[in-house]
Amino acid sequence: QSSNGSAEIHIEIPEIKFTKLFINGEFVHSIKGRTFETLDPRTGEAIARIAEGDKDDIDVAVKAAREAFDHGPWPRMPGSQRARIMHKFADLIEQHAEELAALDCIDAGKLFFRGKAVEIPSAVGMLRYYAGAADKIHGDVLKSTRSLHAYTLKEPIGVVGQIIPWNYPTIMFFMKVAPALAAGCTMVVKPAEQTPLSALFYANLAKQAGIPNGVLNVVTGFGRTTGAAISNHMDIDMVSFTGSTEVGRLIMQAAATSNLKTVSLELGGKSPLIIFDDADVGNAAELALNAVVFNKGEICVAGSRVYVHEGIYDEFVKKLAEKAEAWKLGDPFDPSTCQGPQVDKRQFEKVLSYIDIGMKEGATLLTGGKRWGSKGYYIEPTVFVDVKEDMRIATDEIFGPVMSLMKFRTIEEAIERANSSKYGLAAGIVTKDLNVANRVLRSIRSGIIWINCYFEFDSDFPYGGYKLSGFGRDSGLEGLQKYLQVKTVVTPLHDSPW
Ligand code: TXE
Repeated sequence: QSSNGSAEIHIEIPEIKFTKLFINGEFVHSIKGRTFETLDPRTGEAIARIAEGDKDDIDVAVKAAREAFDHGPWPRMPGSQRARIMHKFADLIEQHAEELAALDCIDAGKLFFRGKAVEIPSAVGMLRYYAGAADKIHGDVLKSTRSLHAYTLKEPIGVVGQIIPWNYPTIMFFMKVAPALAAGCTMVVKPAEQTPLSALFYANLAKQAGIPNGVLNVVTGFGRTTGAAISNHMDIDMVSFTGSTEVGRLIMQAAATSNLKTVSLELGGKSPLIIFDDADVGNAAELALNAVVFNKGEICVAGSRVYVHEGIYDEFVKKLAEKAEAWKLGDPFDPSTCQGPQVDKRQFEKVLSYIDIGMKEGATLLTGGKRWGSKGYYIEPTVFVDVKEDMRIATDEIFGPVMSLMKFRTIEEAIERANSSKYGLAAGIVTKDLNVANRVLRSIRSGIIWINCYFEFDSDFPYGGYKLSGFGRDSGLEGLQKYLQVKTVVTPLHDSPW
């Protein structure tokens, strides 16, 4: 038994096998030989030193990707053959699921058992989903008003830059890499500096699966150097980014001033969850808590603004407080833990500073509000009540386990307040009344709406935002289209002089 009474857990902390850049099928040192530390958020201690790429390394990786695109087999082979290799890649991930979940656990503070049971299998599912699409990419025959035969060809867009955040190191990697592979693109992936470990492991598995050299390159490093080198590059055809709205703007600017590469941006959120008075209060409180503390609140679709109908508000607050108090924080390797540490010191301090802002703004703290334990970056599930729409805790993306709870009276008011955010990524509605749900879902400007559920995802569901949450969609067949160019071909139907 440990000091807090729970059983001791013995999970092998994996040996860190891959720490170098993966370029043209080889693990290599960065050109300048620099490295950086990746840290364990459970303790703040270093796990390993990782090669730090910069512009020069991106140049080498882009050259390899360009060569693989212009002359290599990957874009030219039948889609069914790419699919076979992608399935093999998926098989290899399945064989290493435990080790991969442990890597994301020590690097990002993510729950190990959830990683093994849900996140790694979701990534595998995404690879298999897009493998299934790889041999079904085709254009259309067009209807011409003249005597012309016209059709479209769908071609891979080219060399793609993939810039990935740290909150879902595995799922984000495959949300971007899997459709690009299926389309026949080649790519340079930059994982977040906080969480490089699993991406390098995936690079090794990709090689074992038979993905040709130069198709999938992984360059670890920092955003301002390595990331910016991708968005400014003259020979990258498209950049797909998930991260903050601030950096999303920088990426668009860089694309505009370099080669006008295509841009896809999946950015921040401040998603509303609206609970009507016909809801089961206990279940709704459970759903609302989960919507904001899931993955420690480090999820762009977190339901961080919760609007509860005044008819059930008081009872809801009571139930929510009970559930938040019972929420278990602890080591993410422990199967009974619901919430691990925030990813790093910077995010930990950002969340705590917002809690401080909320109190100074005059919101009332219902639960939580402080650090949990004395080691690592844990924060108690925090619920603010008496929140006003214009408080920063209700407008800004906190990206931590912090809920702003508000009361509403009419459906019109709920819709207006839900839409008052500058973001538009997700929304939730809890009601038994289909007419109410239909009216609200059609009025809300956001990319995904959950009715009587939250955080339900699948490989087939497109995922992305309205407003400052960005544009373009990841996942689903929409997520494949952005990696394809459309070429229109026209030929006369009648005999031509040629
Ligand atoms: O994000 P960044 P940060 C939000 C969330 C979080 C805040 C800050 O609110 O608290 O952003 O997190 C790379 N050119 N989200 O600072 O900087 C960076 O190396 C090119 C929401 O970690 O946007 C990393 O790989 N790339 C979000 C990636 O961008 C650059 C997930 C994301 O980091 C770059 C993460 C630059 N100039 C944070 N600067 C979501 N939508 O899920 C950084 N990067």
